[in-house]
Amino acid sequence: MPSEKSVYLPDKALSKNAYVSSFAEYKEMHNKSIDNPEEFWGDIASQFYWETPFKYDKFFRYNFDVRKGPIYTKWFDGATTNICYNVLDRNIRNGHGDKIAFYWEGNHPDDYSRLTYKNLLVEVCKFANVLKSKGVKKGDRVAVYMPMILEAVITLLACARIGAVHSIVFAGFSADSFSERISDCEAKVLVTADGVWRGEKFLGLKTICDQAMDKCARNGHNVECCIVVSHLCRVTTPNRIPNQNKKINMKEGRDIWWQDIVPNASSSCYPEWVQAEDPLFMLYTSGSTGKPKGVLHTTGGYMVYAATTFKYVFDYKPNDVYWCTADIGWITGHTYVVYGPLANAATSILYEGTPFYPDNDRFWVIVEKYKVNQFYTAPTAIRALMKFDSDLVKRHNLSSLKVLGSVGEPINPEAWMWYYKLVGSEKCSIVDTFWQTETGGHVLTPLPGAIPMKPGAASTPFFGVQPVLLDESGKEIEGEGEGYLVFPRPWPGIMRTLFNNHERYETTYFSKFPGYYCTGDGARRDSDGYLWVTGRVDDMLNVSGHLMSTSEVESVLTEHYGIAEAAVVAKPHPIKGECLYCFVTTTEAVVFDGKLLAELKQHVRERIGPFAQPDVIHNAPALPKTRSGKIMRRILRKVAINDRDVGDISTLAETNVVEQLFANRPATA
Ligand code: 6R9
Repeated sequence: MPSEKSVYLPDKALSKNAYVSSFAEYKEMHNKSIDNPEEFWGDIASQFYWETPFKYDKFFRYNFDVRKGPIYTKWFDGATTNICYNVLDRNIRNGHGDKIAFYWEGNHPDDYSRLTYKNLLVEVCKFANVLKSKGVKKGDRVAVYMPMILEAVITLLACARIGAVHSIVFAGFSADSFSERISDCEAKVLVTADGVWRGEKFLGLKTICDQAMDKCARNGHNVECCIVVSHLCRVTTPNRIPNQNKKINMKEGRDIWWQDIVPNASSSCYPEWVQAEDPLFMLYTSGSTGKPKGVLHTTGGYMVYAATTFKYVFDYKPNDVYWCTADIGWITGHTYVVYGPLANAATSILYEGTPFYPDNDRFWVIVEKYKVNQFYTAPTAIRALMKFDSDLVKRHNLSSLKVLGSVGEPINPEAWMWYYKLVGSEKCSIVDTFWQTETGGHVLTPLPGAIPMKPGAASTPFFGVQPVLLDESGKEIEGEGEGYLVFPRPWPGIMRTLFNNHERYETTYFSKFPGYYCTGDGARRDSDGYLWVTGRVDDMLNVSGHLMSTSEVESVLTEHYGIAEAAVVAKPHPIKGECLYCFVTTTEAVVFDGKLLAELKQHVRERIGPFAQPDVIHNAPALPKTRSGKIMRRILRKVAINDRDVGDISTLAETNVVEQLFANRPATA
């Protein structure tokens, strides 16, 4: 049991009713999951429907050691199933057909609707038949660029029903980023909506899709069909002025309205039985170099892992109402808005808007309105909401809450305490869930009711997960210490490969420390054995939970004719967690002025997306380089925070560069 002072014990009533009630019980289950994975996961997997049952002699095989041959992970190999059947038909057969699967809450509080499990199945079958009629077959990729609307969930499940692979791109990425991803996954069909309001901001999704498809066509890839949900006509706009003046271009022969084709489709669609190791979806995540990586997840293991983590980490009980605020375009939306909750026949909220519209208490309005029991959001949202008067929280009845989740980046203890005290009234368990697009589901997290909490610690491994800390030489750190967070064996939900690039998969995740999956994050183990994730150890930035690489932003900046060289570092930011601090060296012919600054910001927004806009652009006539020409980012990180304690700079080719950089810090930095 933890010995530190700042430990918060789970609420007694919560513990009593929880699936796992004590640390000892957790420990026992965790041991079993590691020592006897066949029995542990076999019992859970048997609750699902398998058209061809799994066999215990081929239950689980893997190789994580590049020296022994290709890397692979296989769970339930040889079994066949269908995840859509499992999350819909199976639940309906078990008597949950009239249960609400989703309450949809629109951007505007006047807009809301709901969908039962039965109705969701009807809609999914209709859309699955439409996809089939457009030539989509098992294994084909379907690109998705959608807001948080019910059709997004319907699209994913329809793909899964016919064995097609969905590839969602967050509808905040620019047309350029989107087209790169559509081409990379060779998508046949694209599903989108005409547009969406987020707060008072309008996003013209179809227009962005048009630009992206044009760009794909210029590069030789033609999207055959684009299906567009007519969404704007059914929502209330912020100013109540009808949306009709928003003109949508529909290209003859390629583009069709969802509403023109789906209602007439047949509502029965037999599921395609797929292999447990057949792909379910791919999702792009930033790589520290070059192109984004198409992380590929398969069917059987992902299904079992999404369902199990959801059940235990949120302690979800029948009739609870659960809400995850993540966008469907991120892995959190895939696993904990769609597959995990549905696999448990849960009732969830799907929210279209922002935390700040129409007022800064919208989250709490929604929690009160639907009597939410489990609430799952990101530290960046918590920090943004903490700024406002605490009365915005206090004036709402939030007593339904039992579990509060956090995901996306380390949560700072101040934000944790605010969440715990003000939102959770010191009764809720906080689950700080550490995981990645690659891990498919939670890997480190406390369990509510079972694990005493420490503010800021992701704490303990989930079932089947065996975390190891390594030092730089690859030696395992026993007991207290800090090092690289790695895993020597797979759990069911881990990714299987990078789409069309198994070699990159092996070098990115398995080459630094042979025998281990390398997360790219650092972690510390304290004297109680609790794990604290300390952040990325590679050249990645985490801006409001959006992961991006410094080199990705650098190469976009240097595309501008006025920029000779760029170096980007992360700077701590009170709300976003981290923000982009960019050092640029201009070409001789160009002056560094307000116009250039605006152009650079706009260029990054266009090439990557608005969330990647730099906070600071620093005019750097020269960058600190070693004699071999390597930029010393360590020094740039110090300049970014105006810390003159830069350490040893003797390896620099020109030491006066550092002084010049401090003297040149922009007033806005
Ligand atoms: C789920 C998700 C993954 C990266 C990961 C790490 C950071 C996520 C965290 C956390 C500390 C947590 N991260 N959750 N760091 N504590 N609870 O966010 O996936 O978008 O792939 O990002 O996010 O750095 O490596 P993804």
